[in-house]
Amino acid sequence: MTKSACPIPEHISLNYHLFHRAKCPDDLRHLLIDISRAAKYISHAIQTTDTGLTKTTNTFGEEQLKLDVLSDRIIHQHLCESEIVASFASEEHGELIELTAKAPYTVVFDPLDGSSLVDTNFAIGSIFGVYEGKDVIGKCPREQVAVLYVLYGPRTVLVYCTGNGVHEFMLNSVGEFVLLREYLGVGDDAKNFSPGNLRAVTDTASYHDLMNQWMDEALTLRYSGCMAADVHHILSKGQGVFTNIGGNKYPQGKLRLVFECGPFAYLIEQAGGASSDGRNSLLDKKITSLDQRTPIIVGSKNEVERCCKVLAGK
Ligand code: FDP
Repeated sequence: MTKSACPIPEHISLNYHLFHRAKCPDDLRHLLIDISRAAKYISHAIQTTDTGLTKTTNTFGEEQLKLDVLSDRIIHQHLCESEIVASFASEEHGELIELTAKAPYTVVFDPLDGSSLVDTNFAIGSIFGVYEGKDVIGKCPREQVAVLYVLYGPRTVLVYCTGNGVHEFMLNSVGEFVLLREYLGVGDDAKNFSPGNLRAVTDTASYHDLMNQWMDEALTLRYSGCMAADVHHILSKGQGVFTNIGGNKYPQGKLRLVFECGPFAYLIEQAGGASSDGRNSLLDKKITSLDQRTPIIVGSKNEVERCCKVLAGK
């Protein structure tokens, strides 16, 4: 009997890519596939949920879960079924939740990033970071073994990295994530800027200065209010800078290290860009609590460096 090699498929599926290109360990591959399956249900829920999007009843007066709560439950269920997740933490829960004792991974996730945009039909996303072991406290985002996000826009796209390049997939009409682009790269100079928590310019003078510099230099504004979409813009165009800086209301900025900043810092640095909290790479920032917030500057290297200088008043 002759052994047949797998023919190269016409469309490269996520599973094929994880197995043949990323040479991902089997258990991690299974986990990422389970996460992608959860994302298909979320994508479907977003498209089929009626205008009760942010209410608790639909047009028939039936009890309906808010989409962020529903997304959280869908992911919880899929992680539970995978049996390779020791514990998980989600932006919806304040604590680490144990799943399968002695399983190899902990998953942290924001089930529906940009959920305040749901009723506007802007793009929203789900963000996942995977660590080995059963806890993330005391670790830093550089220790993630995989990061994946799904963006529910006009198309549903999935972007993942297991430490060897950042790769983008599209959900096709038969429900398969197929390869769109491999090895996304972020160039050193930014033409676009994406300024989060902009109200902080009223009490953080250096953020105001940075804003003025961007406007004086006629950079192009690209800000949607969903971090997943705004960082995807950078990865997709191969340049840009995204910031979320502290002010009086949120001294450390609005965004969380574990669920948002850590995963995106990992992807952007893997793609050749930079990340910073104003001083150091976010990948080296120690996680002290699940709720920890941090200023974030991510994107094209030269621009991140320049932003840090301006924000430090140099
Ligand atoms: P949202 O609250 O809608 O979930 O996660 C927080 C977040 O969205 C990010 O996706 C987004 O970048 C940020 O809030 C927007 O904050 P500002 O309105 O302060 O810019």
